[in-house]
Amino acid sequence: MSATFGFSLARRLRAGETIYLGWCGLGSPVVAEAVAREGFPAVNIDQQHGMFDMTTTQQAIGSIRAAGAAPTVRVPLGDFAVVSRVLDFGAEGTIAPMINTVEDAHAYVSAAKFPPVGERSWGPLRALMLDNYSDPKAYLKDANNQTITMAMIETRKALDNVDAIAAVPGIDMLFVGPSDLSITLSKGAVLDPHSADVEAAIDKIAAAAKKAGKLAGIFCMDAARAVACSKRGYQLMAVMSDMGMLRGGIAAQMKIIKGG
Ligand code: 3PY
Ligand code: MG
Repeated sequence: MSATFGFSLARRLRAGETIYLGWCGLGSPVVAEAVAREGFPAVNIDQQHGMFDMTTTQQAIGSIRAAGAAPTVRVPLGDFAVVSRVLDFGAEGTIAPMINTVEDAHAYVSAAKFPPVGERSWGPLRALMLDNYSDPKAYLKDANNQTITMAMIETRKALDNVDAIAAVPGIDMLFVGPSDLSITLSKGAVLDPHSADVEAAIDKIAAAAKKAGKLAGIFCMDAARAVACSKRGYQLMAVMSDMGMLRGGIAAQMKIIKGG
């Protein structure tokens, strides 16, 4: 028997819903759960720059699910073996950094999707439980459609190849990394996720996704930026980070304590 309520992210995105994605790097499953319980419908666990290892990742996937949200995982650079593992742990989507070429996109899809789309190896032990599947064959039938592969476009090379990357079967979403884009587009001179060059790239990436019939997502520095991007062709917006929100909350209290 298959109970599709286990998966929610793909279903909601394909129904046209705008999704705001909490973003966690602190390495704490409890913090990730808190982000979900405060209302984010999906929460990302960052293994690229964040402090999660495989143990805390698999714990956080469970605690985000327990709070009724969809877990996603950004994998370390080029580490596509982690893509299959976190899907086995019950992640509903993966984000792969720096997908710069069609070859990168194929390597990513190969780990993320079962045949005939890719070559994901069988073994979704925890996912079967979290997604409420008593029949593994039903999971095999659903998994390719129910898990989202997000390819980060965040280099000049990726921008040059963006139409071809978007066209790769099994890439479900183009996901903008505005900080890296600002660095690459300024040849290392500027870190400014809102620079004019990045703004132009953001529109180019949304157009490429639309042309290929794929979804578009973006990392946003705050909620106001996220809401603005939802009006520019983007459907999944990552909002700030657990570290940013924690430090911002502390700073606000310290300001009062200091009489500021
Ligand atoms: C970037 O802006 O480069 C990112 O990877 C966001 O996390
Ligand atoms: Mg980046």
